[in-house]
Amino acid sequence: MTSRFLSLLLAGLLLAAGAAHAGQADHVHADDAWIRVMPAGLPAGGYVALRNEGDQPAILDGASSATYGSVMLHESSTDSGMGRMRMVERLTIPAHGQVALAPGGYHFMLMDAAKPVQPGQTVQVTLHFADGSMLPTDFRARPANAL
Ligand SMILES: [Cu+2]
Repeated sequence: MTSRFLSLLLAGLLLAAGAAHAGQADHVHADDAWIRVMPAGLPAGGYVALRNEGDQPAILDGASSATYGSVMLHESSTDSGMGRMRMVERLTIPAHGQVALAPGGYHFMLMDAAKPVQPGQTVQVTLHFADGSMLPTDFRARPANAL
């Protein structure tokens, strides 16, 4: 048995597994993804509208990017006039529902940029779901004063 045969067999098995096993990410659509770039290496906020067209909830449990050393999921809130942020472990997008990551609420916190990100650039952030499926998403960098 040759290694070429083995690798063909393996490729076939992987294809079959992929077709039979649609992940949560396959049902989620990401729209209007953007990053608020801050000066002086301050953490950037990442925002995106997520729509789940699947019959099961999709559970976002993290994200990663080659551009940033650290990507965390946060929620902003206002408590007695004070702005606060907390870490969020998992964010559920209901079946046939949507969740917005938007200024003042849920957002990605992008830290430790490998090199400065300029407004107008596109940065890829991969969204991770609880079943291990992933959704690479292009985020457009906007200036600090973007709404
Ligand atoms: Cu934050």
